[in-house]
Amino acid sequence: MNYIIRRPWDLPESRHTAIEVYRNRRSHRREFLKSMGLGAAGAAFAPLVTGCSSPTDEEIEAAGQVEPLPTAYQSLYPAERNPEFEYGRDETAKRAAAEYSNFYEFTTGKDVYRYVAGFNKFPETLTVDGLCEKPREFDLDDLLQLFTLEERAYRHRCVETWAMCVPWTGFPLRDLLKEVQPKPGAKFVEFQTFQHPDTVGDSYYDWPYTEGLTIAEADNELSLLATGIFGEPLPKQHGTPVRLVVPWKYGYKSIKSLTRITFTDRQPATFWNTADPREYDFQANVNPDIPHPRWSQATEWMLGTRERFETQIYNGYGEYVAGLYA
Ligand SMILES: Nc1nc2c(c(=O)[nH]1)N[C@H]1C(S)=C(S)[C@@H](COP(=O)(O)O)O[C@H]1N2
Ligand SMILES: [Mo]
Repeated sequence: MNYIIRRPWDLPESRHTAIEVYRNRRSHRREFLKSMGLGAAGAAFAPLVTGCSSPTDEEIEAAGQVEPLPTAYQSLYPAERNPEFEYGRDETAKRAAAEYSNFYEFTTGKDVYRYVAGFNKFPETLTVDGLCEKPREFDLDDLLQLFTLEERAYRHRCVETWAMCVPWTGFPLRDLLKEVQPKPGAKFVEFQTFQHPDTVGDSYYDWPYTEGLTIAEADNELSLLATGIFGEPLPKQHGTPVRLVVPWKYGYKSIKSLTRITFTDRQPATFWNTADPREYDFQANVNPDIPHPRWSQATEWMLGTRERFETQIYNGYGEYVAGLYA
């Protein structure tokens, strides 16, 4: 008799089952901590956490609310809309985007807004280092003083097939590149999120969340460092104070709450690609013809309306980026 001996990690089914079990266990731990008033979100946001009715718009707004900007910067929002970019679809409701997020540092569920409410340890500085002429640390003031904010209407497509159309406020990543001057040896850019205190001992995933682009992708006109959404500074669940937005790629590339940008000569390890390379590739360009191993990517559905559209190659941004992959 022949036995085919396969290790657990060769078995996609059991692997996924294991991940789901793991995920649920983690959510339960958080739910338990919150119910005891011990979790990060516990005390500050008790009504929402314990209630089972749908939160009001005001409760969702309050949950994501960050400290107001110093008065000197308040006039920066809303920034002037860049007319070059249009959704080609209806804009997603602010609430619909705010109540359905991915931010694995807080929860593997979509109701991230519930978890961020009492959390106040978001990054205060952005370090830019590695292979560049002028490495330095920026705080939010520096970024707002050095770069010109604009508003861009972008489509966003999560690898899980949900999509949204939202106005980001930010500045082109290429403006930051001009400021710090990558050296000729810099071929890739690594992005890093803050280390969330709850994930320190959490060894399933490789924290902190990291992402990466080629230097040409980072220098593309579309790549945006966002400090706002819907005409206001980013609420917590959308990645305060500054996050990446790369709209031709699956959403997981658009890393939130940046602490570090590093220029390197080799392709960096990234969070989802490390967790499961078969399911999440480094390049992650939106492509209707390459199914995810567990679902089709042919169509997508909009947050809020659930309206379905056919997925577009490069999420419809081929005129800007197709040349990068010719
Ligand atoms: N730090 C961090 N950034 C992240 C994620 C995350 O879990 N952690 N999720 C990504 C995924 S999968 C998506 S789809 C988008 C969602 O952004 P939004 O919640 O602002 O819509 O954030 C991306 N950035
Ligand atoms: Mo995503």
